[in-house]
Amino acid sequence: MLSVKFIDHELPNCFMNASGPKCTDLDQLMTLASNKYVSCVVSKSCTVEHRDGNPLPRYWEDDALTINSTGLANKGYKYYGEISEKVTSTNKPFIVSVAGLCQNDNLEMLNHLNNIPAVSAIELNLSCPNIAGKPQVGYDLDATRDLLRKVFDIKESVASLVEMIPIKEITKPLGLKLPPYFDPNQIIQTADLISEFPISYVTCINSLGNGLVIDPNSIGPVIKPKCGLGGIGGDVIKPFALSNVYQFRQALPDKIDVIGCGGISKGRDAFEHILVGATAVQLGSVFMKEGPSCFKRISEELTMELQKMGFKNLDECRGKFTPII
Ligand code: RRO
Repeated sequence: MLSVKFIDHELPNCFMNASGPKCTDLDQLMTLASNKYVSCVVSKSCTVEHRDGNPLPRYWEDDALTINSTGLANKGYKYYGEISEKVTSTNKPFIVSVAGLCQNDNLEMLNHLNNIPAVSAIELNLSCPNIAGKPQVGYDLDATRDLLRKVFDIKESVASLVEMIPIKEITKPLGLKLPPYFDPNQIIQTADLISEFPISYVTCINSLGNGLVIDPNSIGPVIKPKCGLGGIGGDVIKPFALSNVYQFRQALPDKIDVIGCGGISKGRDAFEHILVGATAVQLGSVFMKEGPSCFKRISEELTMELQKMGFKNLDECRGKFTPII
């Protein structure tokens, strides 16, 4: 009932983890890979070098939201290539998320991971909000264009950059993790640009960047980095996630999948993402809060929701959102 086709795979259900929570090391990734209700495993966004990330406290939650400023804590891209065979030993696709600190870092990582057989796809994160002094690439159309041109002309771009490694065109499915957009025109322009390239999918949305939560018991913020500014996730961001999924689905060609991410904590939320056109969905904040059991619970809730609404499977309900009341 919940099966989907995604990145050339037939997946038994539509749930994967969002890059971010509990997907940084092999143990965490194997916990996901061995979970029957996770159909595809996504890594924490990686950088060229290992990073410890931002100072603590850098995560906080309440019932409505999460705020994080993890600061790209990760093990460095080579690690994710090295463990890819283990992660895929349970026969699920493994998507490595990359978030270079500059364009050349992204090219180096893509070039390397593209050559590793057990890496199923690469998700290029254009939307990390938490590195002081580094703007989100996805909000800069020119920078996004320049990066995508170089990615798809990688032989030329990398030749001068990295010696002695085999270089070939990007052959793996490439996804883009996008920031939330708040003006329909930004979405049209971004979608038009993305349509010019052989992108397999976009994930909408990353956290809402640079929110501020003040500690109810003090006069300061709940997290330390960037004076308390951090990425907001959780239930409160669902309306923005649904809106972005809907608008990108309308604006992109059918061959580019839209993956829904943002504010999914129960089956009904996943159902709504599919209704506005998501091919599959990612769970972030709810996985952070509840742990691996959320995948089973939300899968079962989604199955019940589909039955209640009279749909036999996800294909029947996908895109059936109707804007006229
Ligand atoms: O590591 C982070 O601080 C982080 C990243 Br890379 C991201 O893409 N989104 C987010 O909320 N946090």
